[in-house]
Amino acid sequence: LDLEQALRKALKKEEFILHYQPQYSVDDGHLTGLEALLRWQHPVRGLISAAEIIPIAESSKLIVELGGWVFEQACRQLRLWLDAGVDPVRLAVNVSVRQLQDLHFVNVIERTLTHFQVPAQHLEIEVTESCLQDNEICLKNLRKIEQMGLAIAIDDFGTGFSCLSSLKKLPIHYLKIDRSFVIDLPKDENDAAIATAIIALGHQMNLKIIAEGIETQAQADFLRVAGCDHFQGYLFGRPMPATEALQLMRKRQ
Ligand code: G
Ligand code: G
Ligand code: MN
Ligand code: NA
Repeated sequence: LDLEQALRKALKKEEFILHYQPQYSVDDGHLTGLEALLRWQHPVRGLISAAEIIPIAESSKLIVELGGWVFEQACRQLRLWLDAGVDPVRLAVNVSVRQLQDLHFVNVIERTLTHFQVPAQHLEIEVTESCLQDNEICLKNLRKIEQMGLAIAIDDFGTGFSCLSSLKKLPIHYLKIDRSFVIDLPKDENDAAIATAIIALGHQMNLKIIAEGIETQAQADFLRVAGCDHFQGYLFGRPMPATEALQLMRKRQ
C-alpha cells in the first residue's frame, strides 16, 4: 500500500486537521502560546498522529504541499479566532527543512497572511536544528520570515546535529528544550545539566526558553527553578481541537 498516495488523497478529501497544545508563562501561569499539531482524521482508523504522517510526507515533495496546507489552516483558524473577538495568543507552526529550502516558501507565507488578513505577529515558525546546517537558502528564508514579523523557535533543541554556530547567524526568538531532556528530570544528573545549560545559553543570547513534554510537577519545579520561561506538556494541557483552544483564550481575558 502506498502511504504517500494515501496522504495525497487525504489532503484532497480534506481529512487533515490541526490540534492545538497550550504553552504557559512560568512566571504568572498565563496562557502565552499554542502549538499547531497535524492530525489525520482517518475514516477507519480514527485520529492519526503527525509522527506517522510527517516522516512519510518528508520523504517526498508532498511535505511542501502538506506544509503549505498547515500554514494556511493555521491562518484560517487565527482569522476565525480574531473574528470571534478574542485576542489570540502566538500560534506556533512546525515547518520542515524541505519547506524552508523551497524557493516559494516565503511567498506562500506572505500571500497567506495577506489573504486571511492575519498580522504576522500572531505567528511563530518552529524549525529543527538539522535544517540550520549552513544551508544558505534556509538562512535566507528564515531572515525574510523574521523581517516579516513572525517569531522563530528552534524545536527539539540539542537533539539534532548540534551546530551552535548557526545560533549566532540566525534570527531566533525561542529555544525549545526537547522532551528527551525533560523526561528524566529532576533525577538524571546529565539531563539536569543539559537543561540548565540550554537555559543559560539561551538567556545569554536573549532568547526565551520553552520546555516541552512536561508531564510531572517535579519536572516543572526543576525547570522553574532553572529559569525556564514557558511550559508545554501533558501536565498543563494536551493538544486539543480549535474550539477548546478558543475556550482557553476566552477564559484568559
Ligand atoms: O503531535 P505529534 O506527537 O503527533 O507530533 C509528532 C511530530 O510531528 C513532532 O515532532 C512534531 O513537531 C511534528 N509535527 C506535528 N505537526 C507538524 C506539522 O504540521 N508540520 C511538521 N513539519 N511537523 C509536524
Ligand atoms: O517535535 P515537537 O516538539 O514538535 O513534538 C511535539 C510532540 O510531542 C507532539 O506530538 C505532542 O503531541 C507531543 N507531546 C506534547 N506534550 C507531550 C508530553 O507531555 N508528553 C509526551 N509524551 N508527548 C508530548
Ligand atoms: Mn514542535
Ligand atoms: Na518538530
